[in-house]
This record gives sequence, structure tokens and C-alpha cells, in this order.
Amino acid sequence: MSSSGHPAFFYRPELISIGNHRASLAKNVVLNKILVIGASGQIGTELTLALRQRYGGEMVIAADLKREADLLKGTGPFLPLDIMDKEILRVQVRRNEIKTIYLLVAMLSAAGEKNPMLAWHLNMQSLIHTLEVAREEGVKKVFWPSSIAVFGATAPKENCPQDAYSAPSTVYGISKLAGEQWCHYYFSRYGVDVRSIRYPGLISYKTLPGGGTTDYAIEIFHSAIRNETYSCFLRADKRLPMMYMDDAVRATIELMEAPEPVISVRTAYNLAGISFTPEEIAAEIKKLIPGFKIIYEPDFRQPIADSWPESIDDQIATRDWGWQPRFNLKKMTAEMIEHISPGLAVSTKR
Ligand code: NAD
Ligand code: AKB
Repeated sequence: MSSSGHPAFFYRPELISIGNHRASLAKNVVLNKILVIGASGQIGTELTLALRQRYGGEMVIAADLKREADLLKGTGPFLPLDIMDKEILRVQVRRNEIKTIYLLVAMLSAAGEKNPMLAWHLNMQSLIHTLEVAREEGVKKVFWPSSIAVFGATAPKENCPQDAYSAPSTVYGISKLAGEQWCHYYFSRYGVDVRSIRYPGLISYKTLPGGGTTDYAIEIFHSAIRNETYSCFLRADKRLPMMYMDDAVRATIELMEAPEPVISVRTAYNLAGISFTPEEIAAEIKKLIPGFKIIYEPDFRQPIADSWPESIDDQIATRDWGWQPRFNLKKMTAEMIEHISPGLAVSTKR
């Protein structure tokens, strides 16, 4: 039985209302066991919770090298797992009859520039192990996120198209670009149904970010709620593509539930949410917290941000599987401030 009291393989059409493919979802959603690797991280925690709510707690196994995230405790099974050990991954996939894997392990852009070889090794091996085990063990679907970091200084800054020339300047971006090609290869050569999204910077209140260039857009809320002056590591006018976590989780599930024939992109889909600058988000916060103060002290993350597009053209995701964001800057700011209580806010003083 699932934690919601339904038999594990019981189809619940009332839950299938997330995307624009309701009729086909009814035929396509088969509730197979899911493994989320990197489940204690920023996206992993929220995605695992959403998947468990949708398919039942026992159907979704959370796995991570670090301890189980507090928010996941009591919601379903947790497995300590090091994705760098391919044979352990294979054993767990076999033992738990896993049919879908969400792989969320990576070292992000800023952390990766501090340790390029480790970032390359982790980001590539985690993906290759997952794709190989998927191929060998008959895993039906794999989700692996790419990033706007695949684009470099040569790509158009505004409405960056799906197929813009990618010349990433970070090891993180290089690993994502190579990873996209591996996903394409495993789909076209072995028929593994790998799906991917180029997430923009993700903004969440339930979880903290893990070493990215877009982390300022979360830190800023924690400082504002603690009445601290926020020292922003990007310039006031640096516009970047961002997305509220609710939209990102919904997009991920919509993509994974879309019928196979509609998926035309087997590298990774461009996805757009909100584009804003530090001074624009600060102004929005000031409407709700009038005393909020920000100063600008750009550091090594500024050139990384400068190499990325300012906005993304996601019309192929909209055409193929009906993608539509629901959060704008105002709505996201209000939600973040409503949910981060002073007790939860962490100091961002460096
Ligand atoms: P995160 O750093 O918060 O989480 C990664 C998780 O992986 C952590 O819980 C970590 O403990 C776990 N992990 C690390 N090494 C592991 C190992 N050897 N075995 C098992 N688990 C291990 O990252 P995130 O922000 O949640 O990002 C998840 C994915 O989404 C990554 O691929 C990232 O590149 C991508 N992405 C994130 C963003 C964003 O803004 N957060 C944007 C674009 C793409
Ligand atoms: C980062 O800043 O590294 C991530 C990303 C956009 O991939 N948030």
C-alpha cells in the first residue's frame, strides 16, 4: 500500500491533472518504482516530496550520499547511496525493481570552478553510471537536469534559442553540454528514454542552494527576513533566467509524464520562468520589507553570470508538452517572504 492508503499500482486519475496531456496520461502513466538520486539536495528534496504525493510514499525511494533531508523523514524510504559506485547502484536498481530514475547529483557552477576536476568527475561519472545501469537493467525512464550554463558568451543574450551555439566557460557548463550529448546517445543508440531540462536558477524556500551562481536570489530573502544588509556577489544590473521551485518541479513531472512521441528534444529542453536583476528583486522585496538594504560586491561569480543568457526561448517545450510558467517575480517574492519565517532564515554574512 502507498502512504496515502492506495495500493501501490492503483491508477488515480484525479491526480493526473498536472499538464496538458490529461487524456494521454491516463493511458501512459504506469506507477513503477522510482529512484531519486541526490534526494537530499535543493531540487531533490522538493521533487521527492512531489513525486511521493503523486504516486505514493513507498513508490519513490530517496537516495543520497548525505543524510536524509529532514523534510523527507517519514514520507517514504531512504537509501544511503554513493552514485560513484556503479555496482551498488545496479544492486539497488535490481533489488527495488526500479523503472524510473531521477538523477540530481552534480557539483554546481561556483563550487565547480573551485574544484574543476572533481566537478567533471562527479558530474560525468554519476550520469554515465546511471545511463549504463538503466540500459543494462531495463530502467524505462531517466530524468537528468541540464542547465542554462550550457550556453557561453557566444550565445544570444536575449531569448536564447534551443539550438544556440553552446561554448560554456565553466567546467559545470562543459559537463552539462557533454551530459546532454550522452543523453541523446543513450536514447538514439540504446532506446533509453532519457529526458532533460535546462533549468534556470531555481529559487526555493524549503531548501537551501548548493553552490551555484544564481544562489544570490535565495540568499537575498534570508538576509531580508533577518533584517541583515545583503551583500550581493553579482552586479546590480546582471539579468539572469530564474524559476520558482514549484514551477521547476511541475515542469519536471510534466515532461516525465508526457507521451513519448511528443518528445522532440533528446538533449535538453530550454525552459523559461522569470528573468530579473538583483536590483529588480531587491526592489520587489522592499515593497514587502521596506527597511531591506542591499550592497553590491561582485566576486568570481560575476564572470560566470556574464557568460550566461539573460532570458531563454522555451517555445519548443511549450509546443511539445505544453510548458507554461505560473510564477512571476511579484508572486514568487510574496511566497518566499510568506514562507521563510525568521526562525528558518539563515545568515548570509560572509
Ligand atoms: P544540490 O547540490 O543541492 O544537491 C545535490 C545532491 O547530490 C546533494 O544532496 C548531495 O549530497 C548529493 N550527492 C553529491 N554527491 C553524491 C554522490 N556521490 N552520491 C549520491 N549523492 C550525491 O544540487 P541541486 O541544486 O539540487 O541540483 C540538482 C541538479 O539540478 C543538478 O544536476 C544541477 O546541475 C541541476 N540544476 C540545478 C539548478 C539550481 O538552480 N539548483 C539549476 C540548473 C540545474
Ligand atoms: C548554478 O548557478 O550553477 C545553477 C545553474 C543555473 O545551473 N543554479
